[in-house]
Amino acid sequence: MNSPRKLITLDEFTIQETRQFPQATGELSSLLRDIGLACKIINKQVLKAGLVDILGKHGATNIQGEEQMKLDIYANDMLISVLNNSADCAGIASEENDDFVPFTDEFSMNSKYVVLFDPLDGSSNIDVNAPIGTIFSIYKRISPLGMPCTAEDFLQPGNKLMAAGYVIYGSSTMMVYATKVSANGFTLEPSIGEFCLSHPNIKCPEKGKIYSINQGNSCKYDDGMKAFLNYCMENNKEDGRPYSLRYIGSMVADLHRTLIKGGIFMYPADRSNAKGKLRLQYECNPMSFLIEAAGGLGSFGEGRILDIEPTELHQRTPIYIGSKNLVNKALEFVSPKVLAN
Ligand code: AHM
Repeated sequence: MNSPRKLITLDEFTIQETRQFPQATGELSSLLRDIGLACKIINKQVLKAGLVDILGKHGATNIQGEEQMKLDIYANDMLISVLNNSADCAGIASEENDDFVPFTDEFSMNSKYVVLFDPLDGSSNIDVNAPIGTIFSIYKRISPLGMPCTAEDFLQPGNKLMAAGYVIYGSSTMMVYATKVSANGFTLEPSIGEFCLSHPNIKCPEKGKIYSINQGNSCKYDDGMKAFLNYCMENNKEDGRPYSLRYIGSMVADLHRTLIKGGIFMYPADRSNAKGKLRLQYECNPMSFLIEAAGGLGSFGEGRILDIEPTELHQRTPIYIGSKNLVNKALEFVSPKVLAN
């Protein structure tokens, strides 16, 4: 019998994907559902952010005498709580926590996966109602089952990721995630409270017309980077117009646009930050995994982001990410020596 509806929910989609792999246990699907659940609860809170003056400012005491929590702390606590209750997560690492957190109940210690996340990326944008997001990644643990997970489970390179993605809290709320098979986007249908498949098999356009960078930092960039910015500002596009600059300052929002419309997003090293600003394990690896699953490219200037061997949980890396052609063009300027080898 034909289904009377066209909607495919996140759950249905992940279960259908799992069926392609007879050895799959469904744990990855459950984990994605758990992350989706945490993000739906975070979304509810984000939607109220504009009302803080009415409901009480963060850090202040509300009318019931409860202290209002900062949204990024709320998001962090929510993800930890949902994943701790899940039977499929051995532990987490968060941009908000100094160290990883192993879950030590019997079910968690026997779970195959660990999750890393940036609970609320771009949180400085909350006050101006610009999109923000949660970024997540899932690795299969290396440590033996039956004991608490260890640091080495979280310090795996991006090329070992099982799944990664983000939830964007914007004009609509979307979850976009990739496995090694494909990248897909799900829009939250508020009336049924479900993420529904809206962007199947996303492909990042090979070419793009938009560059995205905090150009205010350009006085601190090296000559190669400055030359690439000049290239973008000149008539280099096929239609004879300069590239357009778009920068929200919220990586999830800037990357979401780059994924859908094509272009390049950059946070390079500069005179004050030899490693750039963005975190390898919480921001750059998951986004590179996703963009590459969609046919794009993520580089740190001298190689793939996904091939960096992490040494610290909170390490930073420069990033050039987006449409393959434009990232390769940027690399011609920023790492000519590497390209010549
Ligand atoms: P955050 O972790 O404090 O939110 O900072 C991360 C954000 C990214 O979302 C964004 O791409 C970048 O910082 C913007 O930085 P800048 O303001 O230096 O351009």
